[in-house]
Amino acid sequence: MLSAIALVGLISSVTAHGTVSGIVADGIFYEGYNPSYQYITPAPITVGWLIPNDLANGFIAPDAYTTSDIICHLAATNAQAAAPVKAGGKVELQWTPWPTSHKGPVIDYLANCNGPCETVNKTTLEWFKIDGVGLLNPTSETDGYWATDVLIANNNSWTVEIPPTIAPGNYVLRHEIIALHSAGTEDGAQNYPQCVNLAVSGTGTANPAGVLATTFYSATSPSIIFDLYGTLTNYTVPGPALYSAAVSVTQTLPAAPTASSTGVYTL
Ligand SMILES: *[C@@H]1O[C@H](CO)[C@@H](O)[C@H](O)[C@H]1NC(C)=O
Ligand SMILES: *[C@@H]1O[C@H](CO)[C@@H](O)[C@H](O)[C@H]1NC(C)=O
Ligand SMILES: *[C@@H]1O[C@H](CO)[C@@H](O)[C@H](O)[C@H]1NC(C)=O
Ligand SMILES: [Cu+2]
Repeated sequence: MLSAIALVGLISSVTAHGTVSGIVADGIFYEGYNPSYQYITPAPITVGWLIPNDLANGFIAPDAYTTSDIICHLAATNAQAAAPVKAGGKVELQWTPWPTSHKGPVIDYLANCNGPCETVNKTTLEWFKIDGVGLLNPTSETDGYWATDVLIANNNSWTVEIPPTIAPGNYVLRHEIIALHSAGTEDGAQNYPQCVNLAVSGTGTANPAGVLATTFYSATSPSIIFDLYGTLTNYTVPGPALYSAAVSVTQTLPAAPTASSTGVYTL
């Protein structure tokens, strides 16, 4: 343990959209990054990547899919702490209240930092998809029942399982919502990627092949230019294929964390 993760009062935001405000890894709570932290001295150290330019709580648009902003959000810089988690363990991402209008898929990726994630060059990270949920029921409610509706129903949280097969190491978890409420026209989809450093332990040996985030999405794919308000039938979650040993989690209202983090952890 190098230094304490500062506990700061949650600064509420009146803007729409959202960020991941908390992470629970193997039952332990870690503070997410809040763009307001840039005004605090010393700034809290978080496991969430730093996005001080995201004061508007905004998104990455399809015209930026080939830029480094799609990796971990606007001009993101490396988190300086990591949350320990066992391969096969669960990580819960707690969002600020997600707007019901912002329907769309929830997608998760991991990238091995092959060294400390605190200093890795983000443009070199190669990501494999470990989770992707989109349209669950096209007709059960107006504009369909989507992964984001499940997230909202579970207290604005999403839980992902770290595949038990992967080799131990330092990984970045890239968790993302793509909101489709304006996606009917070109460049209207809204990507909300959020990155978290994880120190994964275990006995797995797999090193799944990954791809650069700048190759994930095509701005013109039918999953990105998509009319949420038309007759819904099917929706293909965009991005690369799911890792063959990915484990799908049945989302439930998460249990309260067993403890809050008190230190900075790295492998
Ligand atoms: C990060 O990696 C990219 C791609 O390899 C490279 O162009 C860039 O110079 C690197 N940045 C730093 C700071 O090393
Ligand atoms: C809902 O999530 C918030 C954190 O985002 C947490 O403080 C609160 O205790 C949770 N409520 C329930 C009922 O789990
Ligand atoms: C829905 O399915 C059709 C037929 O397979 C396909 O052409 C189309 O791209 C799919 N739409 C989406 C948004 O995935
Ligand atoms: Cu919004």
